[in-house]
Amino acid sequence: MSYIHETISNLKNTSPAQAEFYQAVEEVLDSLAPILESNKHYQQQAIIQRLVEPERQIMFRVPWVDDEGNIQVNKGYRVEFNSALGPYKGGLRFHPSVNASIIKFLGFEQIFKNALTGLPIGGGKGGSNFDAKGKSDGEIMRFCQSFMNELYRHIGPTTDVPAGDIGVGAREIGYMFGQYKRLTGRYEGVFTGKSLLWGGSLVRKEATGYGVVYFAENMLSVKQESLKDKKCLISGSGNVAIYAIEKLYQLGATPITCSDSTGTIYHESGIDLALLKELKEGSRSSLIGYLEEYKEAQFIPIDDYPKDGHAVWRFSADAAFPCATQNELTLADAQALIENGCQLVSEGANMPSTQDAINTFIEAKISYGPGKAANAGGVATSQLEMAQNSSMQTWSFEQVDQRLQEIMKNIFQTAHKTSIEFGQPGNLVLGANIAGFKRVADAMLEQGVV
Ligand code: NDP
Ligand code: 2IT
Repeated sequence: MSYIHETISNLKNTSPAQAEFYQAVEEVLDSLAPILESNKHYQQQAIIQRLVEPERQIMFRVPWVDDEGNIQVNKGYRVEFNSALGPYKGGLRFHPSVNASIIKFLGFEQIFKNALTGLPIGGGKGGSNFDAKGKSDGEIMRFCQSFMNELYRHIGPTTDVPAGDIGVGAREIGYMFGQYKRLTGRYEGVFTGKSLLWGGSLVRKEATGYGVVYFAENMLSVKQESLKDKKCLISGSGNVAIYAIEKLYQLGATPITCSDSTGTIYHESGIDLALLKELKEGSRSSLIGYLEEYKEAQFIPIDDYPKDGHAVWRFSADAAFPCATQNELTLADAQALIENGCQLVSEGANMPSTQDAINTFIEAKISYGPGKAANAGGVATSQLEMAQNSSMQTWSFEQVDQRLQEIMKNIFQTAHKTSIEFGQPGNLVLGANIAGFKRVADAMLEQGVV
């Protein structure tokens, strides 16, 4: 295990103050010991040292003018992490918490996630510390245009293809695509998650949430179980959470919570999906508005959360779907879930569980689907969007959904089979990390020292 210590300590020296990035690297390296021991060529070829260093990191100034005429300045990022398997692919996150550590952890995760899909896509991520809350539509457009004034020169349909993430949906993609087109004069598939009116794919909007639930069904199927009649906890109330809830209802389960940056809603008879969409898709108002329609629901404001975790995980349920953000599920949350009978966790968010929470799930032997496997349906469907764009075709909802289901099944089976092969049956963290690593590392070996 000394290579883990050595790698992290090198990173701390060369890339200081990037706690989330070290956390993501450590989690992956922790799983790789068995494959590194039996395949010395990975170490001889410095694969780990090369993997943890992005191929290219772009940081830039994003100046824009607000509605009062004041000049605002944000930071912009694009980390082009690894292109062994294809063009850099990964979302853009706009959130005030964004910094180099967050973008690097997301980009690092994306390498293995994209490899697991089996599709030809490399790993990248980008974003800005821009806070969309309270901004007018005009301000959002001017910000997106300024962001693109720099980013456009680094991206392209065969080099780097961004998409959405927290704070970036169809509206932001539209403004960025418009500016890209104006700057380059090219109408091409340089983004995914585009509107259906101009090159988007059916199912991309739903894909991450649906995929997380498909992944959960696959985990349950090996135990001859299903999601039907299961009570489910969901965190978040954005794109991933909403479509996870939609698919859970379609499969006969009952989602009883959702959350946002202001607090958690608990609604015992089931979250009203239409109301949630009304509150959150487009307008992004606080979940407290849910209580105006449902007096019997509870709202727990974040100030009342337990000191050691999050209110959403303290309710009793059969399954949990973290779909908000990183480190939103702590050790105490994991213990509470298990004590209350939770048998399955499928992660829609990236790195939502802390390392000690993950260890708790693995020791308890519940079904645990790590984000890089369970939430890969979004990026996989992005690749299907790229395939449609480059072949000038449009596939039906059923065709894309069918492909998504096959991909999620395939990811589950690959991770599950790998966990058995490496002596820890059912440990999908180990299975996903080793299977993703192997595909990228073997491609890197074949492409020489680049
Ligand atoms: P959205 O912006 O649509 O929604 C994010 C949700 O999480 C909102 O409810 C937001 O609350 C809440 N949230 C965000 N940050 C925090 C925070 N620091 N504390 C509390 N709540 C927070 O994003 P997505 O649904 O697209 O993304 C959710 C997660 O899924 C992220 O981890 C993302 O990386 C991951 N993911 C997304 C994919 C995609 O295709 N979109 C693909 C794979 C993973 P509020 O409404 O108050 O802002
Ligand atoms: O974390 C993710 O996989 C995403 N935000 C989606 C990336 C993409 O390119 O669709």
